[in-house]
Amino acid sequence: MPANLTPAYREADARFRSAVTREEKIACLEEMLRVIPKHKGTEKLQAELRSRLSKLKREPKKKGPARRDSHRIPREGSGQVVLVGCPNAGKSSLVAALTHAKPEVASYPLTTREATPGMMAYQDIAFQLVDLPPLCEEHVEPWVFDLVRAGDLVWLVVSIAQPLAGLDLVTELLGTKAVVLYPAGKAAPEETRPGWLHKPALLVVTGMDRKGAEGDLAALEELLETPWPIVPVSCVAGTGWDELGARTFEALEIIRVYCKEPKKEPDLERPFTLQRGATVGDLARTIHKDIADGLKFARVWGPSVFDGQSVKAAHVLEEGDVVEIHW
Ligand SMILES: Nc1nc2c(ncn2[C@@H]2O[C@H](COP(=O)(O)OP(=O)(O)OP(=O)(O)O)[C@@H](O)[C@H]2O)c(=O)[nH]1
Ligand SMILES: [Mg+2]
Repeated sequence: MPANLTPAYREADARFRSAVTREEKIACLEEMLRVIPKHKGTEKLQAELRSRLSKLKREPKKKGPARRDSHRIPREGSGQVVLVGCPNAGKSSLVAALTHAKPEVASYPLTTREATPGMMAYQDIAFQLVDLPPLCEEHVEPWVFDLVRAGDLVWLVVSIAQPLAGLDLVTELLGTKAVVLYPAGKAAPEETRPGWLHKPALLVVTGMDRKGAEGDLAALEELLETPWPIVPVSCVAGTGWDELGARTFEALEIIRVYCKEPKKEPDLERPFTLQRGATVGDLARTIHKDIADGLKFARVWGPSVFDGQSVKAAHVLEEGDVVEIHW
């Protein structure tokens, strides 16, 4: 049965989504419950509103002014990955499954209203995942787009239940804010319009535990107009994580290098992460300005050099290189 929500309800809902304090949110939810049409088609929604309201009322009051610092996420780890998708795509489920963060996951849409970062371990490094509120036609806070712009990589999250609708909506809405996604691993499109930003993206397809998912995925691959690099996963069965980690590492275009001191074993536990194409000089700058300023030469062990080869600052490093800096 259709919900037939009224303009008064939609206005209260919009106010709720932009509310910052607990008190504002409670007032909006009470208003939504007051004006929602009372019939069978809205029973589920009414129950959800009541459950949100009682949860908010149980939360302790925050002291001091409301803080909006969830809108700035300082970058941590080897790359910042922002999760973008329509409501219910599975963004929060991914962050909950892959990190220690605890974003709310629910079967109804528009669950997430804040940005939640969490660290995803990948071999000996970690990526920072940022769970975001959904992109949807009704309303998206401007700071959501700011966070998409700030990220190094986008996971364009769609559910196998509705992949094309989610994909189209997201690319369309990002386009209205001058953000264009392109398949990670391919060259970024030539800049066509000033001020437009191009971001590499992986298409992460959730719900691969669902009945018929394999067939739906094959159909999706055929229907895609853009050759997105697809990573199928299931947040329920916990599958696809290794590939998701490996593809993310590739898509971030980073390398790991390991440092050693003369006559000592290399530190193979804590690599430095650098952009592909980085040089010995870049590594030295990452470690310390004084080391970069005083750099004389480095000895490198790795696939493209002979063991302990002596190189200058301009030498380009490779994934897995071991470097001994002399300064
Ligand atoms: N079967 C199945 N269900 C999933 C999977 N991933 C997410 N879900 C379910 O999909 C629903 C929505 O998941 P969320 O993670 O809250 O989705 P979201 O994209 O964060 O939603 P919003 O916060 O509204 O944007 C929940 O009921 C999840 O349990 C999956 O891989 N398999
Ligand atoms: Mg969410």
